[in-house]
Amino acid sequence: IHVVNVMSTHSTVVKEQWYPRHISDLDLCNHLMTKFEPDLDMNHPGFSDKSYRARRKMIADIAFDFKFGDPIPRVEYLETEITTWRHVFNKVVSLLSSHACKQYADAFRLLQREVGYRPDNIPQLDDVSNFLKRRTGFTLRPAAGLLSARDFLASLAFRVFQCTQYVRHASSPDHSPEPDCIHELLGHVPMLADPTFAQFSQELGLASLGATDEEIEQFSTVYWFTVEFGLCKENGITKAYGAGLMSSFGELEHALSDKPEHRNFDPKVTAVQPYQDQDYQDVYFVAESFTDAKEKFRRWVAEFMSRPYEVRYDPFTQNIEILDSA
Ligand code: TIH
Ligand code: FE2
Repeated sequence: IHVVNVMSTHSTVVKEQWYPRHISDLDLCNHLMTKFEPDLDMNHPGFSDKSYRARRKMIADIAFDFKFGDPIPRVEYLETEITTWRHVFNKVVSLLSSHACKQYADAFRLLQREVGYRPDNIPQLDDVSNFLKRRTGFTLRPAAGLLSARDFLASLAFRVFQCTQYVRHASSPDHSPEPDCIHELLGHVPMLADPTFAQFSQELGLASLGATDEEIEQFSTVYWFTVEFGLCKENGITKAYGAGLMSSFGELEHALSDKPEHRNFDPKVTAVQPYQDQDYQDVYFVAESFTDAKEKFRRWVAEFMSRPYEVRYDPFTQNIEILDSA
């Protein structure tokens, strides 16, 4: 844990977590949460598959060597991996008009036309990153697995999305206990191409910089119920936009059925909603619109956060600026 001393406006020394100030500092934001890795989680579908674990590790190692500015190395995917991808890809295509929000569906079609989203091709992170950069300024960087909430959220402040590159185990294509590139590419990437959603994601990241552990816990809960498992209204109909729903057919059907509870998105309430990350959610939050969610979130951060200053991202220098609000 990095802790640094900073002078507060009243010249008292306060302890504050280190956080990245320049986009290249994200090279230091790669702390992993290992609880869902196949080596440690007995319920992981690849737990007893030695060759799967070796393959996953080989691909994950790309992320450890990656430095800001490098092109993301390409992976030549195996036939078994492409089969798993094809299965999820075809399901997404079949549910696009009925289950996905318009922003997701529009971006998905663009990815099919421009970035090689096809049943027989797992798109390369580097190509996807270049596409997103032109749409919303988001870029991708490779991650070795599930990151700590603090590191993961910090990257969003720079419009950087940390992506795993290995593929889930072939025995469980409809659900993975940990993020994999199918989840990133089919779940997250389409939404990151939407300007309002991109802005919302970045604001979540900016709020997390210098936050206390308790605040990080609440921001990551908001992240969980929006970016990962969010639902939204569209002409009076409830649709899905959460990445964990779009990449997991089982949970998508469950989320839009009448089994779970649907509540209106309200950051103050959502931030303290308990959740489990082992199984489908019992509760989902429904946003009126992305603009509405973003504005509600902004207002809540302003009243809730203890940080005595505001931050802004300068896209020209790729630095975080501290705005003294004293
Ligand atoms: N369960 C998701 C899937 O199968 O695609 C992956 C994850 C989302 C959030 C945590 S793990
Ligand atoms: Fe995710």
